[in-house]
Amino acid sequence: MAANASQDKIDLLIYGPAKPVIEGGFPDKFALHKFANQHDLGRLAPDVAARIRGMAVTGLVAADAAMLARFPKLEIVSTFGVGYDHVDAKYAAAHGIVVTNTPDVLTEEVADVALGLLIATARDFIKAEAFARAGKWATQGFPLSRASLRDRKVGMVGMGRIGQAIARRLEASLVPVVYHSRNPAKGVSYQHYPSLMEMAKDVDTLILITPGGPSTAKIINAEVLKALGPRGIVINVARGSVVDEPALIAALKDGTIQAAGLDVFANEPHIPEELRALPNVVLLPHIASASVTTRTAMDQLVVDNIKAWFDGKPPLTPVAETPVKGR
Ligand code: NAP
Ligand code: 8YV
Repeated sequence: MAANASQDKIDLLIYGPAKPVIEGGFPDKFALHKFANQHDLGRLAPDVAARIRGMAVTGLVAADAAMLARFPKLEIVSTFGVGYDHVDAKYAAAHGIVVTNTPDVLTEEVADVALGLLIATARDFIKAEAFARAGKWATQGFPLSRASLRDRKVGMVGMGRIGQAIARRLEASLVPVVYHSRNPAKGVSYQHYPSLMEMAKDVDTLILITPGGPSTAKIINAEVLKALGPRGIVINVARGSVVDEPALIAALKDGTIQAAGLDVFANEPHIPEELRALPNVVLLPHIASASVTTRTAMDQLVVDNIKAWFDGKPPLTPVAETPVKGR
């Protein structure tokens, strides 16, 4: 739906869920054109598409090559979230389009949730809360948790900004940490495993915090889960695509691993019925960054990247593929 369109303004596509901080964040020199999803975008008039110079992607809606190709004058795609697997950054780079994301402002928030999810999963918080709420404590004791952080060793899959923030929390909790990533992380002293399988054999807990996309697709598969073993706990705050979801469900059902705590899923917002029925999972609706404080900072960074670019400055937080250096 076209809003304050005008030929002498900078036309921006606002694409995805409605966000007051983003929609209200642009000065008058911009004309905003808001579309909620791919279906809604079907109503975009060709003359407007031809004028679009900037795009704010406000959530996990796909900005793939076919979508980006509709905007011949596009200069910048500023996307919400640090993960940008929903944007074709390679296509953008090949066409001189800058892509920015929202790193750093969510790091500690997401790390808090990862640790909270691990503790909730290992120590049966959700079942214990339901037990207390149902008034059962008056007549019976709550069973001891089978798992504890006291005898665990965590293998982090990903040791970037958020991975390191999670590892710091684990260290403070006296939990040993090792990690797998393609390259050793700079300035990090935890043991690095070039092989995910070798690490899975040596630990009993995996915390996933990598990007999504082809390079990490289903790297947590049946073999890795078997190597993790029957005390195994998997915490996923990365992307649903990182896990072979049917293999995880099978491993949780037959005791190949003990439990899982999941914030992300293969086909969001849908969680398979089979997974929802399992007693040994804690399920969150992709909320790791979802506080008012952090989401507002992320929204503001989406706006600030576009404003900087059209003020003739470098983008604040360009992604790795982008041909233009950041400030
Ligand atoms: P980052 O600083 O770029 O760190 C990414 C880490 O993943 C690095 O250690 C990287 O190391 C590793 N990695 C990348 N590709 C890999 C591969 N194919 N195999 C193994 N390791 C790989 O990113 P970040 O800020 O920590 O964010 C990480 C991700 O967390 C985001 O991309 C997003 O998917 C997810 N996330 C989820 C939520 C949520 O709400 N649940 C919130 C924020 C972020 P190498 O490059 O050396 O492999
Ligand atoms: C957001 C995320 O919830 O930053 C990320 O990569 O996954 C989350 O912070 C996600 O972008 C939803 O729009």
